[in-house]
Amino acid sequence: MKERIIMIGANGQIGSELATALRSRFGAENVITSDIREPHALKEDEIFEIINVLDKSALKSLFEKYKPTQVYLLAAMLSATGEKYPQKAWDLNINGLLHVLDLALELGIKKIFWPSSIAVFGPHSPKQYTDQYCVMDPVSIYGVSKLAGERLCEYYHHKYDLDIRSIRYPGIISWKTAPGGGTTDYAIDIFIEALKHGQYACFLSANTALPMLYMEDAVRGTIELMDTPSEQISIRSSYNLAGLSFTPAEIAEEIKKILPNFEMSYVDYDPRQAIADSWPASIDDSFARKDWSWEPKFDLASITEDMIANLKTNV
Ligand code: VAH
Repeated sequence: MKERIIMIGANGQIGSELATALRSRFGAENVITSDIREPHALKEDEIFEIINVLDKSALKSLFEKYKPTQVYLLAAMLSATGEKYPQKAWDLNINGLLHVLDLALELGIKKIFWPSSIAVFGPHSPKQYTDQYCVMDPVSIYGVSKLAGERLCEYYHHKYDLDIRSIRYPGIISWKTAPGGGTTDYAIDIFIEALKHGQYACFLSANTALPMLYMEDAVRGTIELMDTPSEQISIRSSYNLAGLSFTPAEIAEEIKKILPNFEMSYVDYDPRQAIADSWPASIDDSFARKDWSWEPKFDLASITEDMIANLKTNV
């Protein structure tokens, strides 16, 4: 049966690049992208619909119009913005998910992708090589909503046999689409500022190690998970996925190898530091490696090289 995909939240950092990969794979005519506002650009053969994932009847009409076999739900409010509007973050991140889960059951949608995050871990989770299963006491409303969302995904799978799959994304680094309101966004801002002004005042402290992943790896890993036969999927909450871990000081040193005059400084206080301090420094992704042979390809040197080369020519 031909795959037809609806992506909700397609204008975001991950959605915009995942949509491109899905169009290449399934044909632009079989990928319907959607978001709450028009995209910046849309090619002739690309399909886009305005949708508010919190409007369940509009969402049902969208699903009935296109009859998708797969739905990717990427609409979410991230960690830093969520702390400014916690009630809105909970509403969007949880009720948006519930609408998609219930409509998938009602309309028989075969496969769902929903992103979780390493934000589900908290100060009492193991800091290094954080396990798939461990204490999870998230301090951000984003992490709380993602942890609750994971429990919903596992519940809907076991109770209704819904084929929903999920990845706990680390911080995602990319150059094509500006990120929106994340704590890990420094790892993108630093490249833009280094090229524009030769300097960057980092909002996280020098030794704040965080798990990160390059966008190419994130997109490939997501599609590999969605391609995996259902019987091989052993995790129905959300898979730990790791790329690499580094600190602001380490990425600054890597940038200086290409931009020797780059100067890094650190702000005295930023509320995002407390969020970052509650997250793991590195992730154990052995379940992903076992279930679908996950393997990241980008390290800090290749990320730095690719980011600078592309930002120089495309931004
Ligand atoms: C954020 N980029 O910073 C997201 C991500 C692990 C971090 O979930 O909120």
